[in-house]
Formats: sequence, C-alpha cells, structure tokens
Amino acid sequence: MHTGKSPQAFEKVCVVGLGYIGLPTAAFIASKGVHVTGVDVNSKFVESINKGEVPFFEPGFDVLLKRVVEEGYLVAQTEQIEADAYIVCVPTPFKENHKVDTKFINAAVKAMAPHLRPGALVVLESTSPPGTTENMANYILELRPDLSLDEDDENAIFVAHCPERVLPGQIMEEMENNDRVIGGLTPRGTQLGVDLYGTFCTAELLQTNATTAEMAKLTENSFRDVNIAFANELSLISDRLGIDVWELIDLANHHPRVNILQPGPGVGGHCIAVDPWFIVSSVPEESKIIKTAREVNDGKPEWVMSKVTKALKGLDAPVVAALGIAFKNDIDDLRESPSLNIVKRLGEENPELDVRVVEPNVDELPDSLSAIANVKKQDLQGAVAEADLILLLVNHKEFLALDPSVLDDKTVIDTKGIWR
Ligand code: SAJ
Repeated sequence: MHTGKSPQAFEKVCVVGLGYIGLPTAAFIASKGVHVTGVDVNSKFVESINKGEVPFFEPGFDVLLKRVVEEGYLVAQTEQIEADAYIVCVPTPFKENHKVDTKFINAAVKAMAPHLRPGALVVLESTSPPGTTENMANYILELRPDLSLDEDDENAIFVAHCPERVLPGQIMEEMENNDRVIGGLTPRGTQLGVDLYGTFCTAELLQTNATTAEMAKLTENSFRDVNIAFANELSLISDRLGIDVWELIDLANHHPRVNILQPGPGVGGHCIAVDPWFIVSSVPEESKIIKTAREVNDGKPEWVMSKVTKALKGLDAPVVAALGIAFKNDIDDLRESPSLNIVKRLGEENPELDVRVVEPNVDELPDSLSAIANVKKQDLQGAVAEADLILLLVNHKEFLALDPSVLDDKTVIDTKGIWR
C-alpha cells in the first residue's frame, strides 16, 4: 500500500554492526549518495573499512566498498551519531535454552539512545524472535522517556523490522534484487522503512507489521532447514539400504512437483542452524517438525564421525585429508560450521591421527584447530597425495576441479556427493 506521498529523503544513516550484513547494507545505501556512518565496536574492523578493505570474503564487494569509502559516503567509527535513520545489524545468538540473547541489541540501543531525536527511524535488521522489535522499542523509551511511539506525538520516533535475506556469496546481486519484508510498529514506521530500503533495493518492498516480519524471516530459514533435514534423513536411510542417495534424489527430482535439497555433513552458518530455534523456543508445543528437523541436521556430524571411525579401523598411524572447514562452499565463513566441528573432534578424539586440513578460503586455521597438535593446514595436492583417507566436507570449487583419478588408491568419504 502506498500513501501517495513522495518518499522520505534520508541524508544521514547510521548502520550499527558492520558484519556480513551490516557492512554491505551500509555500502549499498552509501552508493546511492547517502552519507552513511557505519558503527562497530571492533576497532580493527573500523580501521580496515576506512582503508576500503573488506574484513571478510564476499565476491565483488571489495570494489563497491573501496568506491564508497574513497568518495566519502561511508565512514566507519566506533561511536554512533545523530542520524535520520538507524539500522541495527548486530548478532542475535541464542542462550543455552535456545532463547534469544538480546545483549548486542540492547548494547546497540543503549549507545544510540543519547543521539536519537524525534522523527528518527530505527530499523532492527537482526534476525529475532517474534516480539523483539517491540521490546527493543520499549527499551529505547526506558532510556529516553522524552520520546514516544505514538505517531501523533511531536516527539515520536518510528521503529520497524526488516529482516535481511541475502545469501552469503551472492550478496552483490541479492542485496538489490531480493524482495524485502518491512514491518513497522506503526504504519508510518513501515512507510519510512520502505522509503529507506527503497534507496537501494529495486525489488518489491512488502509491507506488514513487525511481528509478522520477524516471523517471516524465521519461517524462510526454517523452511530451508526442514527441507535439508529431509535430504539428510534420506542419506541415512539410503546408507542403510545400500542406495546412492544422490542418484535417488536426482531421480525423484524429475517429478514435476518434487524438489529435494542436498544432504551434507550437517547445517551450518549463523542463520539456518539458529533461527528455527527462535520459533521452537517461542511456541514449543506446536513446533514439532521444526524441532525435529533441527535435531536431524545437528545429528549429521555425529553420523559422519561414525563413518570415519569405521573407515579408519585397521589403518596404522593414518593420514586424513579433511577437505573444507567453511560452513558451505566457496566462502570463508566458519560460523557454526559442521565441517569445522567434525575436524576438531577428529583431531581431539584421535591423537594418533595426522589430520591435514585443506581450506582454500582461509589463510590460517582458526584457534580451535591450531591448538590441536595433530591438526595442520596443507595445500590440496599435497594433502591428497599424502593421505590414506580423504574426507570431503565442503563442495568448494577447488575440490570440484580435482582430477578424481588422484583418489584411485584412497579411502574416500564424500559427504557432499561430488565424486559419485
Ligand atoms: N545446505 C545443505 N544442503 C542444501 C543446501 C544447504 O546441506 O541443499 C547446508 C549448507 O552447506 C550450509 C547450510 O545448509 O551448511 C546453510 O546454507 P544455505 O546456503 O542454505 O544458507 P545460508 O545460511 O548461507 O543463508 C540462508 C539463506 N536463507 C534461505 O535460503 C531461506 C539466506 O537467504 C539468508 O539471508 C541467510 O540464511 C540468513 O542470514 O538468514
């Protein structure tokens, strides 16, 4: 629904949290000639961004960042400023009980509160359980009782939720071209959100309320989790039946209304392995399939471990080449990575093993692996040549390009089905 009014112009925008989502969002807005202040508590990130350097790997993004920094439209700093609009893109991890931990949102809002002025828009972009945007707004009012959420009040601020949707690895394309869901706590909050995201997003800007927007995001990622769990469950069933699961899925997918996803070593990343729990912890009684899917996907690394243990039986002082520790192909993101978890357990639980990790997307192993004496990093060719067992964990392009004949005399566990 459009009000017919011309869109609100934003001169100064403050993006809080410069990670995989916040930084590209800040850069896209800045590329439209809006002055953006990117804020992060990590001063190393801030320094690197102000030099035009991306602190993580995302194809094609380096060119955009360099440009907006050089043109002066994006400046990074550790302090928030007075702005027309704020976008909060901080992590929302869960606690032991799978309930959200809002400490980063609270910290962001606390630092924002002194700078907020009437008329400002505050958008929460971090993935959050239903009700979080409203709680955030109430916390703002606690800190700034002079402000109001009543649209008719001259001291009103406007609050909305606009969940991010981009796929890591395809951010340059998806940031502009994915439809967005925008839900305000009030109609004007929604409209201002639409105006803000309309500065750089050329796709549909779908309007709703804040709670539905929160739930839409969780629903999207739970949909994917449930579908991957189906593929992972099929891989366990097929293994028992002596069937090639990839052939099975390929055959089934020829049905016009079947589209099964791919099994793997488990589900990683900070989104799909986390977000469904926000639904389960909000409404536990009713979230049966969503909970079971999480358990199936979380159980897959254990199953891979049991396969490796079986394959290693009888081998004396074996060398294992573990191919890939990122949470998925062709990125450097290790968050919640099932592959990283498998390699860590492999090294820790089997001190007699010599584990060679091949990960083309990172320069150094993370501390969790470099602390294990029998785990080290190696190049692909060397590791494959020296290993008795090849454990393929991620379908990185370098592994897809490997001549399969080098595997001829090796024991191979291929969790992604690339060498079938
Ligand atoms: N995976 C499989 N089999 C598949 C597809 C994926 O095992 O067939 C695994 C991947 O290897 C990875 C995990 O699932 O470990 C998640 O990967 P992904 O590519 O499905 O998703 P993410 O986490 O990179 O990004 C998702 C996306 N959500 C959806 O596709 C519904 C993205 O659009 C969201 O913006 C992102 O979560 C997010 O930040 O929420």
